[in-house]
Amino acid sequence: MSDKKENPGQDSVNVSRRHFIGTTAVAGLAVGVAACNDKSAAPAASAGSSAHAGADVGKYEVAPGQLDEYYSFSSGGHSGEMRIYGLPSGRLFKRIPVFNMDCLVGWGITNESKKIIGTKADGSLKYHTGDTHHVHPSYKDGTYDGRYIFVNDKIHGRLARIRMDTMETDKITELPLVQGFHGVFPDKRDPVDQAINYTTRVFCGAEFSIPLDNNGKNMNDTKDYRSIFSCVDAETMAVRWQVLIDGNCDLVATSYDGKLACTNQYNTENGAHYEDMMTVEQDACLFFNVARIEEAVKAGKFKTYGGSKVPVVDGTKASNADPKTALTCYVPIPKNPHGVNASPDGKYYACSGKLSPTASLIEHALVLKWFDGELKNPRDAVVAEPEIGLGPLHTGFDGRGNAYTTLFLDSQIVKWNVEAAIKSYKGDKSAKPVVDRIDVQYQPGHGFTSMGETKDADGKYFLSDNKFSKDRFLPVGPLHPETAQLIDISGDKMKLVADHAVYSEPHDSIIIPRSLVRTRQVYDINDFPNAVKDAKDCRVERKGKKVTVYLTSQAPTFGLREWTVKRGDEVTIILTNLDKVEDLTHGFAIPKYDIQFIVNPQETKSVTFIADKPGVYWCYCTNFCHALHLEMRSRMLVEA
Ligand code: CUK
Ligand code: CUA
Ligand code: CA
Repeated sequence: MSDKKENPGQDSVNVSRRHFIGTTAVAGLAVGVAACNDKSAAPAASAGSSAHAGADVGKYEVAPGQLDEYYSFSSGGHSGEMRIYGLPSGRLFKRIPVFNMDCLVGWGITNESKKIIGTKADGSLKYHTGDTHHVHPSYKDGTYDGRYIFVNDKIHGRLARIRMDTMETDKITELPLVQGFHGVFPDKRDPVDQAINYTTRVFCGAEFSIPLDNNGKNMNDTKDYRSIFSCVDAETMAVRWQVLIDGNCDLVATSYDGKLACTNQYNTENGAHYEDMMTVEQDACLFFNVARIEEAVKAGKFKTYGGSKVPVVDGTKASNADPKTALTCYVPIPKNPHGVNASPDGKYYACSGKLSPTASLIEHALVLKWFDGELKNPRDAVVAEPEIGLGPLHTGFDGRGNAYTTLFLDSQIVKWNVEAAIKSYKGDKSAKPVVDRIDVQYQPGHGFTSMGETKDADGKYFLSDNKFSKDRFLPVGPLHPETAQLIDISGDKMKLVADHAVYSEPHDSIIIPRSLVRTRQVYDINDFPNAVKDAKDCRVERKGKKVTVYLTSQAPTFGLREWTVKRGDEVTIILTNLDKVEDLTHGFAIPKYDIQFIVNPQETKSVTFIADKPGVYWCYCTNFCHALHLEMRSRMLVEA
């Protein structure tokens, strides 16, 4: 057998992207895509594999023992987790379980994590699955403040918060009246009190419309289905208020002055089938006037639905026709836009057409003007609409006046200049918005620039999270990895510098310089109210059928060598890791009882289970910690 047959991926690395156009990725979409006839577009770059040679060799490598310059925090899609990578190396450092179960950490297994995820009356988890798409940290003064990262769960409509000091999920909130919670973005300032210059709210867009009382009694009339925009308190994680809208929400962006939040809408038709969702030529980017909404809530101008107590204000078009009192502003945007991103100078939002070859540039000040009654037509807030290529999705900015948009169908990243696009829109024929293009492999979804979602966009890197890797990596069976391609954007020309294989499926990520991330390396034992602070405190306490086992770990022993319970007891094991040495983690597993978790230095965790199987069970350390790691075990004796 030739190499070729055994390993079909090997010979086709240099195949042009054109090879893939017209295949699966395009099939369902092509019908709705208008032709791109922008003759001014720069020619496509050659395939990336030989794009950096010679002088650049080693420039983007991180040598053994060296640290990466950037963190990348990435969603995990249907894995339900969030991930931490280093850039430029692409090394994966950590998978943070959020909505999923995880048998390393014991997420979904320990009592503490179950409480955060949410349980049913019988103590079992309410949900075992999640679908994370968008990760955005909290802000202070227009840049990241290192407190929290917020991430959505599209399946069950939940918002999670991750503490950036421990990089662990600490709160999860389920949004009422919501299905398909997609876009999420924290505010960057208070809309009223500008002295509050940090994140206090998190905005959440619901993609799917559902009957507002989703009780099985009103399912047939799809035109009465509704989508809701939600505001969650960043500290308490309680839902503050919601807005009833026309059409749907999708991605979310917020302004730098805190005044506006917005969401792109691809289904203004409120269609139930995909054909119905692409019948109109213009959908919208929907803006929310945060201060006015909060005034309306204060004034009691709201309703509640379906047993939820959260105030819901009316943001529909008909009820907001007068700009001077309007809570919402619908800015028409060509066909099924996907993604909306605020520019680092705070002036613009880029909202891409997806089924139109354009990106629309909306001016922030003009939207505010509309709310003041000084701009007649919301569409006049659009100040540029360059034709950039087929299937434009997400846009990143470099802080030097350029935007970088992913082109899903063209498998390219297109770099366009904001000022040139505005001039061209005004009729200046000499202005050429598109300044560069580069092929990516293949079909990019999100693309994002280093610090591009902050006022400190540094214009160094663009990462393209591609939806298909096809032939880019060694074949690993029908489930392919995805490609995250690192592009150097510091020069005039984009330069592809690395292919990183990533496990399915990151949607959005952010890139933060390492100086902005300060984590704790060891826990504080006093942060755990149930900590067992001394090995001498290890004991078994019984109250009727409830047994509590107080346990410590200290390499290479657990505080009790054995303990005895009776069949049918409800056993709670509380385990504190007394080791103080950085990185000295222990694990704890009980065979046949499906229990496994780790305790990091000075950390305490607990598990509760019914001892329903009599016999001897070796509880052992699962995390290699010591030369006598294998000897680190205790016996649980369950009497018949
Ligand atoms: S969506 Cu996935 S590529 Cu969920 Cu941010 Cu656009
Ligand atoms: Cu403790 Cu291995
Ligand atoms: Ca549409």
